[in-house]
Amino acid sequence: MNQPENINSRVMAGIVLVMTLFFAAACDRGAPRIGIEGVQAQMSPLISGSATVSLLIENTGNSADSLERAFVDVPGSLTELHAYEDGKMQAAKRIDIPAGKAVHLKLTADHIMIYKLPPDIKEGTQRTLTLVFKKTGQVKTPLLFSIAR
Ligand SMILES: [Cu+2]
Repeated sequence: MNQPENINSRVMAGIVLVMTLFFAAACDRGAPRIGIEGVQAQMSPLISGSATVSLLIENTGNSADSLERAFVDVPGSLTELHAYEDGKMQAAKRIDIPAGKAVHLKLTADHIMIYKLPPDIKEGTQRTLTLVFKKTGQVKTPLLFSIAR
């Protein structure tokens, strides 16, 4: 049912990745090179107005970076970085993205969580996720909402 939006979102994520690599290539050696893939926001069927964001953050550069903050263009929403330890999640100050590594953010690992989403955000809604990295700065990517099943 959401096939066209999914494809559209993948194409846009691809464009973001290419643009990120292009700008990173212009930087000095010793810089992180951040790419984003597979961004998805899964709304909780249990806790209304909350969603878990999963995505792959790849650092093909030769310097570490860290995700410091994230936000979405939904007024009133609250976005947090979460760490996952011993089956529990808790707020995290940052998520490290080591050089030459890909970090998969998901519910059972470090992840991004959005709270206080208004009722007009439903399955199929698309917004923009902004990731703020310590060295790379802001990276924007399309964010498609779905319902976790
Ligand atoms: Cu969480």
